[in-house]
Parts: sequence; C-alpha cells; structure tokens
Amino acid sequence: MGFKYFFIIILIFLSLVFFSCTPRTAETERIILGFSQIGAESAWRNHHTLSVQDAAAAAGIQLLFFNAEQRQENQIRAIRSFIAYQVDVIAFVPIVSDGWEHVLNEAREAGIPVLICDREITIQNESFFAGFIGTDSLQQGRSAAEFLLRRFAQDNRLIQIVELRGTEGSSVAINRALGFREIIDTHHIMTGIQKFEIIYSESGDFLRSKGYELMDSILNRFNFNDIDVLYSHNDSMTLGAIDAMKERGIRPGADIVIVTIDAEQAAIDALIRGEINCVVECNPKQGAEIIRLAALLARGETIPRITFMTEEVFTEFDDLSSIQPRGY
Ligand code: GYE
Repeated sequence: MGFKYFFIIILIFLSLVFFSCTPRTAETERIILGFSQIGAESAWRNHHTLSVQDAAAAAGIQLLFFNAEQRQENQIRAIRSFIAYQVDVIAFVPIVSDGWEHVLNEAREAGIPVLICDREITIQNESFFAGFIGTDSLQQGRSAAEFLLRRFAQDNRLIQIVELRGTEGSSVAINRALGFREIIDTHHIMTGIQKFEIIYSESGDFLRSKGYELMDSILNRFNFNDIDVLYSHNDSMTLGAIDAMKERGIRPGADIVIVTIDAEQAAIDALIRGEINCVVECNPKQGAEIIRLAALLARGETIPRITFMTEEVFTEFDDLSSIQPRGY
C-alpha cells in the first residue's frame, strides 16, 4: 500500500477519533467540570461513568467527580461544593426528577451553567439548567410494548404481564412505564380488544438483587403459567429475575417471554441463548457528548435543550450474529 493511501487512512482515523471526542487544547485544559454521578448500581451505570471519565481525560478537562451512592442529598451536597469551588460547568445525573429547584437556583445565582445527564428533572423554571443529554426513555417503553404486539400477534388470549420498575421517582422509570402503557392502551382502544394486562408491577430499584427477590416473591404469589411476560426496566433486574426463574425450573424466554432495557452484554448473550426475547438499547456511551456540551457551556455558548443518544432494539426476530460487543 503506497504512503499516500496509508496517510489518508491515518487522517480518516484521526478525524473519526477527534470528531467523537473533544480534542485537548489549552482552552479545554482550563475547564473545571463538576460531575455528580448517582452511584454504581448496574454495569450500565459503571460504563456511563467510565465514558465520562475517559472523554474528560481525552479533552484534558479537569473533572471533579462525586459518586452519590444512590442518595439525592449527596448529589445536592456535591453540587453545592462545585458552586463553592466555582467550577466552570456542573453536570449531574438526577437520581429522581423532583427536588432540585433550590440547589439549581444557587448554581444559577453563581453564574454556573448546569447540564442534566441521563435522567431528566421536573422543575418549574426550566432556565435553571442549560440542556439535557441522555436517552429517550419514553420511546424505550414504547419499543418494549411494540415487540410484544409483534410477538403475540397470532395469539388471541389475554397476555398477562409482570413489570419490574426502576427507581421510584426517576424519570426513566416513570417514562418506561408510561411509554409501555401508551402502546398497549392504544392497541386496546384501536382494536376494541384488551390483549394485554399488567397483573403486577413493583420497583426493583434497578438492582439485580431486588430483581431476584421480586421475581421470587411473584412466583410465590402467581402460578408461573399465569405469567406470560416479564417486562423489566433494566438488565440488572432482569438477570436477577432469570436466576429466580431457573431455580424453579422455569425456562426464561420460553415459559415466560422477557423484554428488558439497557443492552448490557450479559443481556445480549441471554438473547442469543433464547433466555430473553427482546433487548431495548439504552446507550450509556454519553461521555463524549457530555464533554462536548460542557466545553460549549464553558465558552459561554448555548446548547440544544435536548440531545438524545442513538439507540437500537434487538429481538429474537433479528440476525443476532451482527451485534457488536457491547463493552459493558
Ligand atoms: O437503565 C439502569 C441504571 O438511568 C438510564 O439507570 C439509566 C438507568 C439504566 O441503573 O441500568
């Protein structure tokens, strides 16, 4: 291969790398970003954290990173410390939607722009934050239900669903429940036939251990023959629920159809084994976008109010051999 072609390939590679990552410059090295992460509750969350840390390092941005260990009061405390430290930008993942007015007003009064990441907030005055970067959790719930419409298209009986919800009060759990119900209720209205019924729904807080405990208690409460579908708001809870099913000789993906959200490698592997029937992706690789938007805010520029990540849906009907390694 001539030098010219080799040089072109290197240029393409470097442009791809730098296009996706904010390049390190003298300007970015002066930026201090305060980032409050909610915790380490799932492989998804850990990858989200890693993507932010890697992108900040690549850009040379000084990252003040606080892990709130699943407590909103720790996040509020961290944001106040960012204000006191006079960081250039504050970014955080709001563990729940409510209760942010006071501390975001303090950031606004300090003149520090705020970027909401991954989960959304409910707030009267939307000027208290500059924008949101994350995933469309309402669509994720819709995609989960749309799979069930396809999966049970030829089935004329009532399909009974148990639901494991994410953290109570989090925007993603609220929206994943809402989007799911929107589709099954619309189907009922449009056809005049109630095809689906949610017979049990409880929060497992996105934790694998709670997923196991809840599924175990559900299987004590219902005959598994009366459960057609498990709809779980994240893979960690799903994997725990699968453990509980297997302990009772129940075949996940066969005796009970399973729809899950995140697309961690373990869930994709279970999909390939036929133990899960649909995996809705929730893209954790948000770091490059978070850093790009934070750098714009540090320069005093405006950003879009909403930036959604691209995402896919993987089902038992697809060619699963083409799924790339997930990395989390
Ligand atoms: O689905 C779950 C994590 O906020 C979208 O939180 C995120 C969710 C994700 O615990 O695994």
